[in-house]
Amino acid sequence: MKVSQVGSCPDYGLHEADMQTYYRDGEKRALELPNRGPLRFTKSGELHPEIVEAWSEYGFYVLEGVIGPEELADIEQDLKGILDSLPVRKGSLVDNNGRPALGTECEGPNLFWSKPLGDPFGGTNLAAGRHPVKMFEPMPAESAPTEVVYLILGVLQFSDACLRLYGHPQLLAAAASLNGANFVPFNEAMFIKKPGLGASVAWHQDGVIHWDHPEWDHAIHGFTFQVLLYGCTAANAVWVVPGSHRLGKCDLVSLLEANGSERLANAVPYICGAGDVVIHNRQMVHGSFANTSPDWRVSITLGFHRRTSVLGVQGGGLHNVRAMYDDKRIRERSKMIGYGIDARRQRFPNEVPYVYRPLAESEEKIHWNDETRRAVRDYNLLDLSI
Ligand SMILES: O=C(O)CCC(=O)C(=O)O
Repeated sequence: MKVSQVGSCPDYGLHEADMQTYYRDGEKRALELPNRGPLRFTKSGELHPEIVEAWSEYGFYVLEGVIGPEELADIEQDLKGILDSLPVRKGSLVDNNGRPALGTECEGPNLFWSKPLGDPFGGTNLAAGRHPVKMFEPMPAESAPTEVVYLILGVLQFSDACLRLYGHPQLLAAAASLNGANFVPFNEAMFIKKPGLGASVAWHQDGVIHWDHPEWDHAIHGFTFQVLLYGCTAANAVWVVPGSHRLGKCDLVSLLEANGSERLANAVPYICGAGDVVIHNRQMVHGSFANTSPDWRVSITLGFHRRTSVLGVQGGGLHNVRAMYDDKRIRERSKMIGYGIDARRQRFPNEVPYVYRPLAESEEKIHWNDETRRAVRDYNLLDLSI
């Protein structure tokens, strides 16, 4: 099930022994938490209250075995296509076969590059300076390329399998339970952590708009489903500080200084198998280390908000330009959910499709076909970024 390995795996040098101990202890702490299991609903179709409560308390829940082998194979197929059509190097307009490279015809942000095992955001002012402390950057193998793509935004336009995943009826039903039946999109991405090359993502909290909101609460900045194509281990997973989504905006510089290293003592990794889906609260303190392990981690992240968190809000600035999010904008962006549902209906005709209430009563019929595939280019310029 794995695409080919990339060279030999370097390590954390002087910190290697500490990292290995940290991985081992973190995995143990993670598996002791009561926030993992199958995706369950009540008889009336609500996400099971035990899942909602554990998610609410810890900030994440690992839903085990949600995505089956057939769908994972489709996603892997598309992943291979994506990897094959990346620009030969940053700035190049062509892929390895001389074809126009992925994303080069787009205006919106899509490919994010890093030096191998680098930390492109840590300690910079990028993304509103929300990654204030740089992670340790291990030395890559000599044979490593100078830069690798580690993140793709707007990924639904590059992969029908990811679009169909976005229309997954049980995941959308779970989103409705957490954010209300009128829930709305945030953004969608693919994180690619290649063995021996994958970049780190410095500790941060997502969300830039509502920290001082008079009705601030633990979920006001929404959540993402993180779908794991191959699963993940302590060495390549996202790490989080359980419960930190309830603390408000944390002073990460002081936190890391007091901790004495980037190995935050109370953090845990998402330990997942292939097809597991993590419900991830964006407000948690989270990050990931450079992937010096021999294993790939590919996460497809599908983000959702409460409608009240975005309507009438001046958003953007991180994933696209600043704008006022009104009904029209939200509706236009939400059509991707309709396309996801229709694309899925065509691929899995025996499945009962999800009915997305905000689009269901509209006269406009939403079909996924060649014309709409062309029309969604740059759809992520409309991401609802808070
Ligand atoms: O996947 C990762 O390594 C980082 C994910 C992350 O920071 C996010 O989804 O907000």
